[in-house]
Amino acid sequence: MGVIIIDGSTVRAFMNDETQFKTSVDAQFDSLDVNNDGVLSRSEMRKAFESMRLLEAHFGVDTALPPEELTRLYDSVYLGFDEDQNGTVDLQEFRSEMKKIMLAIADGLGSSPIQMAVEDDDQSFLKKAADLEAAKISESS
Ligand SMILES: [Ca+2]
Ligand SMILES: [Ca+2]
Repeated sequence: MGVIIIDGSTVRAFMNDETQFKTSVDAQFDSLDVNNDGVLSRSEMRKAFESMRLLEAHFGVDTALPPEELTRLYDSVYLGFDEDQNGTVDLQEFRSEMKKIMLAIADGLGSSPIQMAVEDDDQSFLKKAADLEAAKISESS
Protein backbone atom coordinates (compact mmCIF):
# COMPACT_ATOMS: atom_id res chain seq x y z
CA MET A 1 0.00 0.00 0.00
CA GLY A 2 1.40 3.35 -0.98
CA VAL A 3 0.50 6.69 -2.40
CA ILE A 4 1.17 7.79 -5.94
CA ILE A 5 0.92 11.28 -7.32
CA ILE A 6 -0.24 11.70 -10.86
CA ASP A 7 -1.18 14.55 -13.13
CA GLY A 8 -2.13 14.93 -16.76
CA SER A 9 1.42 14.67 -18.03
CA THR A 10 1.98 11.39 -16.16
CA VAL A 11 -0.99 9.88 -17.95
CA ARG A 12 0.01 11.35 -21.30
CA ALA A 13 3.58 10.08 -21.03
CA PHE A 14 2.20 6.63 -20.35
CA MET A 15 -0.05 6.80 -23.40
CA ASN A 16 2.64 8.19 -25.66
CA ASP A 17 4.61 5.04 -25.02
CA GLU A 18 2.51 3.10 -27.55
CA THR A 19 3.98 -0.31 -26.90
CA GLN A 20 3.61 0.05 -23.18
CA PHE A 21 0.05 1.31 -23.44
CA LYS A 22 -1.02 -1.37 -25.89
CA THR A 23 0.56 -4.10 -23.82
CA SER A 24 -1.22 -2.87 -20.71
CA VAL A 25 -4.57 -2.54 -22.44
CA ASP A 26 -4.28 -5.96 -24.03
CA ALA A 27 -3.24 -7.54 -20.74
CA GLN A 28 -6.18 -5.88 -19.03
CA PHE A 29 -8.52 -7.17 -21.73
CA ASP A 30 -7.21 -10.72 -21.33
CA SER A 31 -7.57 -10.69 -17.59
CA LEU A 32 -11.10 -9.33 -17.86
CA ASP A 33 -12.19 -11.90 -20.39
CA VAL A 34 -12.89 -14.44 -17.70
CA ASN A 35 -14.61 -17.00 -19.95
CA ASN A 36 -11.99 -16.55 -22.70
CA ASP A 37 -14.43 -16.05 -25.55
CA GLY A 38 -12.48 -13.10 -26.91
CA VAL A 39 -15.06 -10.46 -26.04
CA LEU A 40 -16.11 -8.67 -22.89
CA SER A 41 -19.64 -9.07 -21.67
CA ARG A 42 -21.50 -6.58 -19.55
CA SER A 43 -20.66 -8.34 -16.30
CA GLU A 44 -17.03 -8.80 -17.23
CA MET A 45 -16.81 -5.09 -17.96
CA ARG A 46 -18.48 -4.19 -14.73
CA LYS A 47 -15.69 -5.90 -12.85
CA ALA A 48 -13.28 -3.90 -14.96
CA PHE A 49 -14.78 -0.58 -14.02
CA GLU A 50 -14.68 -1.51 -10.39
CA SER A 51 -11.08 -2.70 -10.43
CA MET A 52 -9.74 0.09 -12.60
CA ARG A 53 -11.51 2.72 -10.54
CA LEU A 54 -12.24 4.50 -13.76
CA LEU A 55 -15.58 5.69 -12.58
CA GLU A 56 -14.19 7.53 -9.60
CA ALA A 57 -11.26 8.95 -11.52
CA HIS A 58 -13.00 9.84 -14.74
CA PHE A 59 -16.54 10.63 -13.78
CA GLY A 60 -15.97 11.74 -10.22
CA VAL A 61 -18.55 9.25 -9.17
CA ASP A 62 -19.24 8.44 -5.58
CA THR A 63 -19.42 4.65 -5.53
CA ALA A 64 -21.85 4.90 -2.64
CA LEU A 65 -24.52 5.58 -5.24
CA PRO A 66 -27.64 3.43 -4.99
CA PRO A 67 -27.10 0.12 -6.83
CA GLU A 68 -29.69 0.81 -9.50
CA GLU A 69 -28.07 4.13 -10.35
CA LEU A 70 -24.65 2.52 -10.48
CA THR A 71 -26.04 -0.11 -12.84
CA ARG A 72 -27.47 2.57 -15.09
CA LEU A 73 -24.12 4.30 -15.11
CA TYR A 74 -22.22 1.11 -15.87
CA ASP A 75 -24.65 0.41 -18.68
CA SER A 76 -24.09 3.78 -20.27
CA VAL A 77 -20.32 3.38 -20.03
CA TYR A 78 -20.64 -0.08 -21.56
CA LEU A 79 -22.58 1.35 -24.49
CA GLY A 80 -19.73 3.81 -24.99
CA PHE A 81 -17.34 0.88 -25.38
CA ASP A 82 -19.63 -1.15 -27.60
CA GLU A 83 -19.17 1.01 -30.67
CA ASP A 84 -20.94 -1.25 -33.16
CA GLN A 85 -23.68 -1.94 -30.61
CA ASN A 86 -23.56 -5.70 -31.05
CA GLY A 87 -23.81 -6.34 -27.33
CA THR A 88 -20.18 -7.29 -26.72
CA VAL A 89 -16.93 -5.40 -26.50
CA ASP A 90 -14.06 -6.72 -28.59
CA LEU A 91 -10.36 -5.91 -28.25
CA GLN A 92 -10.48 -3.19 -30.89
CA GLU A 93 -13.37 -1.43 -29.20
CA PHE A 94 -11.72 -1.81 -25.82
CA ARG A 95 -8.48 -0.28 -27.04
CA SER A 96 -10.05 2.73 -28.67
CA GLU A 97 -12.36 3.54 -25.78
CA MET A 98 -9.61 3.11 -23.17
CA LYS A 99 -7.59 5.59 -25.13
CA LYS A 100 -10.42 8.11 -25.10
CA ILE A 101 -11.00 7.62 -21.41
CA MET A 102 -7.35 7.95 -20.51
CA LEU A 103 -7.08 11.12 -22.58
CA ALA A 104 -10.14 12.51 -20.84
CA ILE A 105 -8.56 11.66 -17.50
CA ALA A 106 -5.36 13.40 -18.58
CA ASP A 107 -7.32 16.49 -19.59
CA GLY A 108 -9.29 16.40 -16.38
CA LEU A 109 -6.15 16.18 -14.28
CA GLY A 110 -4.38 18.90 -16.21
CA SER A 111 -1.44 20.20 -14.24
CA SER A 112 -2.98 19.75 -10.83
CA PRO A 113 -1.64 16.48 -9.47
CA ILE A 114 -3.82 14.21 -7.41
CA GLN A 115 -2.79 11.71 -4.81
CA MET A 116 -4.05 8.19 -5.07
CA ALA A 117 -3.72 5.38 -2.58
CA VAL A 118 -2.73 2.13 -4.26
CA GLU A 119 -2.13 -1.45 -3.24
CA ASP A 120 1.25 -2.91 -4.16
CA ASP A 121 -0.36 -5.30 -6.62
CA ASP A 122 -2.58 -2.61 -8.10
CA GLN A 123 -2.83 -3.13 -11.85
CA SER A 124 -4.69 0.04 -12.71
CA PHE A 125 -3.46 2.16 -15.58
CA LEU A 126 -2.96 5.11 -13.33
CA LYS A 127 -0.62 3.10 -11.16
CA LYS A 128 1.24 1.88 -14.23
CA ALA A 129 1.49 5.41 -15.54
CA ALA A 130 3.01 6.52 -12.25
CA ASP A 131 5.42 3.59 -12.21
CA LEU A 132 6.57 4.44 -15.72
CA GLU A 133 7.20 8.03 -14.77
CA ALA A 134 9.10 7.01 -11.66
CA ALA A 135 11.27 4.69 -13.75
CA LYS A 136 12.04 7.49 -16.21
CA ILE A 137 12.94 9.89 -13.43
CA SER A 138 15.37 7.45 -11.85
CA GLU A 139 16.93 6.70 -15.25
CA SER A 140 17.63 10.34 -15.93
CA SER A 141 19.09 11.14 -12.53
CA1 LIG B 1 -15.81 -12.93 -22.22
CA1 LIG C 1 -19.13 -4.49 -30.15
